[in-house]
Amino acid sequence: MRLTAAQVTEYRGKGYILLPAVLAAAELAALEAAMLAVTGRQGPEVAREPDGRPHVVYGMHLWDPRFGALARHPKILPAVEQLLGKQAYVHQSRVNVKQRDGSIVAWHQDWGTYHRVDGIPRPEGIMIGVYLDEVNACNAPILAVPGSHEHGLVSEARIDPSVPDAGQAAKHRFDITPETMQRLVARHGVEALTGPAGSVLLMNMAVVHGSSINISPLRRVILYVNVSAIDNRGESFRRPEYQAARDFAPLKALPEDCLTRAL
Ligand SMILES: O=C(O)CCC(=O)C(=O)O
Repeated sequence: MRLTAAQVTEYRGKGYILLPAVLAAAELAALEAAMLAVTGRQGPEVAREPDGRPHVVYGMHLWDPRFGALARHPKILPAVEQLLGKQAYVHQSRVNVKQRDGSIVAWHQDWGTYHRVDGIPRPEGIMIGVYLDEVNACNAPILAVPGSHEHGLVSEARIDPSVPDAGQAAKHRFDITPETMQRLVARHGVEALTGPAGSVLLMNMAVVHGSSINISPLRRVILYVNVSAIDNRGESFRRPEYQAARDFAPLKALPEDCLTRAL
């Protein structure tokens, strides 16, 4: 699927575009089965809420072929390549389960970590978000500052001594200060990115975004695949493969039924 000129203009201006209901019910059912399988994993790739419920499962494309197919889907990859003007590889992927009464995701730019820790030189990459559930005003939608990608790196590097592996990459936090948020939102506003299940969000990796707590009983699972332009590699290898790519092979589109045929 390719984007219209108006959609490309929207992406360039805001730094993102939300395409409603791109994936069909049968495709979502396949992704649901994959999500249930990977959220049961027990390894360090699963970041948990303090009570043990899974919050983020990193590297989902490595663990399940249905997630491996997601960024190669013919409804998704052509639009990504159109926006990048280049082929892409998967830098990182993750299932984000916004548990009831779980964590917030603080304001950040994905490029903050990808640049400073993983060594990705330029913000030439896209976060693909696939909504497994309806995302509405009640279940803690992603919030984003349109146009914030034009400001470059606005996050500030800090060392977090409270992180147990304080000698490793995870000790780094890249916070956006309240003053910076005030300035950006006064200039650009802020938006909640709501949409029906099956929607696909394409967001430049420099856009400032985050999400609040989900106090509703409504489940909100989003699948993210972050791709980067083929000549924009992160090669520090400081983080494990489930957080930062080792495989830089360009993505190739799969057939239409890639999610629903037996994989
Ligand atoms: O789904 C969310 O709440 C936000 C996730 C996010 O911003 C991220 O993983 O970078």
